[in-house]
Amino acid sequence: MTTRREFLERSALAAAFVGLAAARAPAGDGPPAPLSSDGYRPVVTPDGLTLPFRVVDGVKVFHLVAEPVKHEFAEGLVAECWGYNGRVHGPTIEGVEGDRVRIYVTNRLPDPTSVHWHGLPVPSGMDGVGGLSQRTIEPGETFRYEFPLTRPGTFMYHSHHDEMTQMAMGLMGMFVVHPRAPSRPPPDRDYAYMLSEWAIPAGARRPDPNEMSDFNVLTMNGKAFPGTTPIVAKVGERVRIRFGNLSAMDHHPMHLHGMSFRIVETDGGAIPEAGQWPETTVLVPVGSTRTVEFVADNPGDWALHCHMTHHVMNQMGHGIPNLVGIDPSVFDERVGELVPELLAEGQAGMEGEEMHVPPNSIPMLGGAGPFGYITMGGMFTILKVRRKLPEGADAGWYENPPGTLARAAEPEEMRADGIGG
Ligand SMILES: [Cu+2]
Repeated sequence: MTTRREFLERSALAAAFVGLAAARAPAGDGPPAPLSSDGYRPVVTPDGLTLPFRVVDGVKVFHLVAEPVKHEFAEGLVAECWGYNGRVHGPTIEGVEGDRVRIYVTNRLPDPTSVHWHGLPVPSGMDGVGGLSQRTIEPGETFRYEFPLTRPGTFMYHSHHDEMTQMAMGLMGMFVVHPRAPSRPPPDRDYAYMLSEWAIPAGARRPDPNEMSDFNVLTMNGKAFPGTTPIVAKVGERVRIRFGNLSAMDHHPMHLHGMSFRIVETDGGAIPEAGQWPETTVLVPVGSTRTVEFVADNPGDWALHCHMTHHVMNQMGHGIPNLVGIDPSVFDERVGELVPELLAEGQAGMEGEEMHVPPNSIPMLGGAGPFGYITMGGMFTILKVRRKLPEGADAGWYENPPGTLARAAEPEEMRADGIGG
């Protein structure tokens, strides 16, 4: 049994760690993160945090607290989720090859849980599969995991007890192990994204773990566009992006505009240089990580997104007729009050006009862009590549050099080029 005093002590410890975590800036603009004392470039988790640790007798000591979290996916959509240390998803754990880590896990959920260290070669009894590798962590209990980080790479952690429910509620995070003696200099920018998916019917306050296929909120680090914070790079910088996918049922082909990258690593290990090939899209299967690297050599505002068209939508509704080619405005007015789901669906061609959506839900598409409404949602963010990055300020929108912006064609030039219309 946990005494009240033990509980308070644990809470205080948790609060101290969480307080440290909150002190760290989320991501975004400005210069690259300085190298750590261990010589690695710290990972930046856009819209997330890195879990702080203490070194006790040479061991890096972390504390995860699994607990209910009120989480905002994008302005206007908040749900009661489960996360770690007050966040959805949990903070990124970061270490160096050869480190020994001790990770305390406190369970403040109403249900038993466990934590699995996905992809990490740990001793069997530390693997965190409820019932197989350990008994579950009961509500109020704290468990202690300890293992060496023997292999560098991009890994994940997640609940491995009643996974279907607990992962659908958000219990997951990234786990990055840097090489002790890297063969190449560290990248200038190192970003980590956890990809996941949720079923949150318009107006609901809780994700539905029973959903099998109709996921309607697709997230990068727990945020759906326009809730995602853009990432930045300076022209010439080497950028690494680590993708982890712990969606319930979907793989995500993550596509970068404007540049090509190489796939340099999976959660199984680094890919030898001779085995890497250029791509602009990397498929990140469920339960996998994929790490890509590229030199940011093309300035601009570049979309970085899942290429499944329904995965860049928010709160899609189904079971309605195909409205393409008809004017749905009258239909909308008459039926909208009876079927609010229809209004959340929007209509073909809507471009940021006033959208009426049920309480606690967001329109299917969109955020403001420099040329109008960006008709994307869900698993979508922006990489801003600039020759100069303003320090501490928003990078703003890209200013296109003269002659490099698509525009309406003039009739004379069309005639000269033999284009009809
Ligand atoms: Cu996708």
